[in-house]
Amino acid sequence: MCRGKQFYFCDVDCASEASSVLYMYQEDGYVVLDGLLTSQECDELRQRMAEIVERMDVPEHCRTTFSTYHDEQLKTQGNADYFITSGDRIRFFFEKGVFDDKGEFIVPKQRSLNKVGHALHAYEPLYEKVTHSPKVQGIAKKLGLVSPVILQSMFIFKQPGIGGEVTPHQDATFLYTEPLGRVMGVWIALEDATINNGCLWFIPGSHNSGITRRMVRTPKGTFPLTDFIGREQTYDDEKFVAAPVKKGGVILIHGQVVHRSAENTSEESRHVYTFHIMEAQ
Ligand SMILES: O=C(O)CCC(=O)C(=O)O
Repeated sequence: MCRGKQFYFCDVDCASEASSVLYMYQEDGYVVLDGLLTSQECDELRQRMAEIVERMDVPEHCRTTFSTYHDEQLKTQGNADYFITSGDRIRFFFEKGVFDDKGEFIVPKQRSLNKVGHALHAYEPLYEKVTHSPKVQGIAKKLGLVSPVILQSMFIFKQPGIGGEVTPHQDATFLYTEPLGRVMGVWIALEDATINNGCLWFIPGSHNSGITRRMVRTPKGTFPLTDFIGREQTYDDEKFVAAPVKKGGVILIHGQVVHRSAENTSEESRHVYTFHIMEAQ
């Protein structure tokens, strides 16, 4: 099977192609499908997010930087609480260096955010519609999910010039299931995601070796609120394969596949809407 083969969302419905899509997902731990959303649908989601950002009002003690580098969002009690209780809310997480000492924005607020999460699918009708759409349900079924549930959702901005790196990780480190292998990320490009503006990179086949660490909650009343069992691993850069995707396309991400994205040093943003599905059965 050729890794360079281009799949379209509608291939999932076509008997001969569906098996190739499934094969790639099982073989590599991810698959790119073009054309899940139209350009107009992408623009509507982005427009709605622009309205949410325009109205955002984040208390100073909650101005939380999101970084996968040293888990910045978990460093102080205020930040950690804001992050850890965001599972059923719509909350705002910022890039580094966007506030001055007094917590005032030093960049336009529309350019300050790393991500918004983690329950857009529950509270924002346009996002809810996409997340629970017949297209997404069809994909989940084709991939063998029996009782799929949505765990969380995020809008990720990857801001031009300052969009931070996402270090190599496996989603099952944070979204852990027993048995493993029951989580899938659905990562929808609302703009072209390219090597220049910070597309995803994967180690094909890395989902087959389990997980190297698992995030756990520490005992009630202690700080920090989370810890890890196991160790963060270093990976050979050479093993990562870029996965550029056009506006409207989607990447299906196995919960155990190792992936990352680089800083966005370009002048283009790279907006995505992403959510995670779990097999509840
Ligand atoms: O969008 C990105 O750059 C990273 C997203 C990611 O790694 C994830 O959602 O697991």
